[in-house]
Amino acid sequence: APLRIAVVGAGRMGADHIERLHRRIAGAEVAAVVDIDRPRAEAAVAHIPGAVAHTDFQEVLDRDDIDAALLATPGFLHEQVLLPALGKGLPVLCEKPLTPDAESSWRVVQAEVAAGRQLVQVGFMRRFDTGYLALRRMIEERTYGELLTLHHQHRNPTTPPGFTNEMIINDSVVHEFDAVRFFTGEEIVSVQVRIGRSTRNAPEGQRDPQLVLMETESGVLAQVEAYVNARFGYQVSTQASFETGVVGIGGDQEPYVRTEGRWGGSVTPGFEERFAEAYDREIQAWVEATARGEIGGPSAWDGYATAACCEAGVRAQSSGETVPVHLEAKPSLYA
Ligand code: ISE
Repeated sequence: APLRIAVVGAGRMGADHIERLHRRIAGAEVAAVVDIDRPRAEAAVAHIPGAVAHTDFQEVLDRDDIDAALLATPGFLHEQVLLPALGKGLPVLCEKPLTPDAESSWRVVQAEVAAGRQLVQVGFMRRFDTGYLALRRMIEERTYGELLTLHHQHRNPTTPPGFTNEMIINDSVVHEFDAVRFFTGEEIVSVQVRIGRSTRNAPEGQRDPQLVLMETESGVLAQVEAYVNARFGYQVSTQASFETGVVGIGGDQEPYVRTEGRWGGSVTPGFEERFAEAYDREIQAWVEATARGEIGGPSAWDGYATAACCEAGVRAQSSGETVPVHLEAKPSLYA
């Protein structure tokens, strides 16, 4: 029987996942949608036979016919769903960030340790992107010698209302913290943030762009230009410098056209398009792993470790200093 999933949060990402689960993912069905905005929850289930709209996650926990939850509310609302879900032993695919700070993410890790098995997979979908996978393999296999540095561009057209200066770190650069951990297989030991001239298109209170520099345990330096009001469209790309080569991923998408008087292609509008296939693979892997009683991607530990990086990053934003990342000892559940 298909896995019966409750999607929590029917906003931009939640709606995208509902369509994905409903139309493209094998072995799963949307059985419930939770949103505090009742009309939005009802609109999300209207075309899905048998799916029920709820306004409170507790109503889902009270049902006994839900196998897993996909959590797509804003990050600051995750903990209040994760803790009761873990208490009930319900598997959760939690969109990033796990939570907005290290202390609350650590509470989630501890609740999972208490549950005695891994139930939380964190939505770092870039780990399912073919370019990301290819680059990680070159790093592991030392195809061009040792990896030396990583350079990331993370550009968004605009930010949604309420997107704070801290969210540039917690919601955007959190992806690069995870990417660097994924590529290198190492933890990040320190974070620095430099903020220079800012675009006039940044909303009040936000400074944009920001340059983030991090260092891994073995001394790999990785930098990110986070530029989230870049207007032109969406771009997530990486260049990696090795001892005998330089590798780029995330270039512009085909088709590439040459015609009289001009050449080029089209700009990717947003993350849904840039990572459409990665999201499909991520959710398919999660569904298949959940059916086996496992997780199929990044863990709550990955969510916690990136939250610790974000916390250092937010401190670095205001201090201008290089801030060390503090991590608790890794529980054996994640060994
Ligand atoms: C958004 O929440 C995402 O996760 C996107 O992948 C990222 O590019 C964007 O900066 C975030 O706001």
